[in-house]
Amino acid sequence: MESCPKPTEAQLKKIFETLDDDKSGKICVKELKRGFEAAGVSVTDTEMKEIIKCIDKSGDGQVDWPEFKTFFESF
Ligand SMILES: [Ca+2]
Repeated sequence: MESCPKPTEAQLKKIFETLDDDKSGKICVKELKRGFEAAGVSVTDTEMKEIIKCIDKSGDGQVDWPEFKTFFESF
């Protein structure tokens, strides 16, 4: 069986930039929540923080590009 096709780095970067509304280079809880809602997924702030915690390696409560990329490449 073939493995699932992975998004390319360029595609990931585009998703990241779409989520990073204020172009700060980091995605905060609010921005990620908005991204989920735009995709029709409703999540609570608490759930969102849990998701960020899984992706956020530096522990600053935000997701930067390397963390985002690492997270998706680990699938
Ligand atoms: Ca941001």
